[in-house]
Amino acid sequence: MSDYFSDKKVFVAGHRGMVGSALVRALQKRHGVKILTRTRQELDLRNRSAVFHFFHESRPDIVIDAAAKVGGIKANFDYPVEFLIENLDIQNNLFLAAAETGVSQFLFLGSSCIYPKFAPQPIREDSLLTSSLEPTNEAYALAKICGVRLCSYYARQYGKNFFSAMPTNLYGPNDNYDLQTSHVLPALIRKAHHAKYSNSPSLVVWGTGTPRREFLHTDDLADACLFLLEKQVPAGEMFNVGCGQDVTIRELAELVCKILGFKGEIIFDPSKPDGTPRKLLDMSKLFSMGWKPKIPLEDGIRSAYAWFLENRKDLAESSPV
Ligand code: GFB
Repeated sequence: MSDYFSDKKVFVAGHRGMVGSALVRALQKRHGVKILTRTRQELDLRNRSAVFHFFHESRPDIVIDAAAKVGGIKANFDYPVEFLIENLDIQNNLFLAAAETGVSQFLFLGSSCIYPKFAPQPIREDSLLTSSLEPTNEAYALAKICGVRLCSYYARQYGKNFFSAMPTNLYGPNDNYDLQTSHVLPALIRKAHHAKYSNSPSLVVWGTGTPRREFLHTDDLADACLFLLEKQVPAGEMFNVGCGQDVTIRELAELVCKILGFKGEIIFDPSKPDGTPRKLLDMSKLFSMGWKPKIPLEDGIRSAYAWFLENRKDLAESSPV
């Protein structure tokens, strides 16, 4: 059976990460595709000459940039220098090498934090750069905004087929469960797991519990990415990728506790930052093209917890730091 990806060489940058590994799983279901991957040890994406060498040697047809230094609200706020510089280095090297070697499609993955802190909700793609960013993740957002704009500049100036997708908050297999650097969902899974098994009377959640977030499973994101590549969307375009629904952090914590069977009290710690009050993506553009997510949040959290128990026994069986 012929497939859009048949005989195409697709380089997934960052294939060991949460998003990259989901892309590899999705591509492996496609007929005849040649998936190119390199570990960090094999290819340091911050090293321009190494990246150029790799592109000249392996000649990918399609590049999906899922490589980035990422983290939750605390890591973003604590390490803005690394979040800005490392991400600019990685994405610039990939853009330059892809442009020089004639890559036919380049999909850059951004993040919903590129939009202004107080953007009208749900957030449309054209809200970009209309007002100030959320300070806790400004550095990461600036790097991602550069990537989004470079896609459109490459398209306009050099006719390159570069485009971008803006995923909402993501979760899935290979997520980071380190409580200092993780995002909220893996943190809540780990905290609820330990609270339950240590018979703790309570669990502490950062912030006030009032911010709203939208969560998408990485398998749905990967499906959307392949959909966009297959549709051969116009060069320079950007597409929000979310599920169209959000929950408060309190509701999320209650859901995680229900799924994991923790019946104690949920305590909020307002000394920790809330971050942006809301970032629900407007999904009109992608939904109108016929794409829809498939994994409901409750099912996704159950499978994320199963993944944690199976793959992070080191953390599941020890006390959290
Ligand atoms: O997931 P998160 O770190 O990222 O936090 P952001 C979301 C919300 O959950 C914040 C609250 O209001 C946090 O205060 N929260 C409650 C917790 N308990 C916890 C906890 O134990 N750990 C964490 N991490 N949060 C990130 C950006 O923002 O979103 C990145 O920093 C990126 O740049 C990512 O864009 C998608 O949604 O606030």
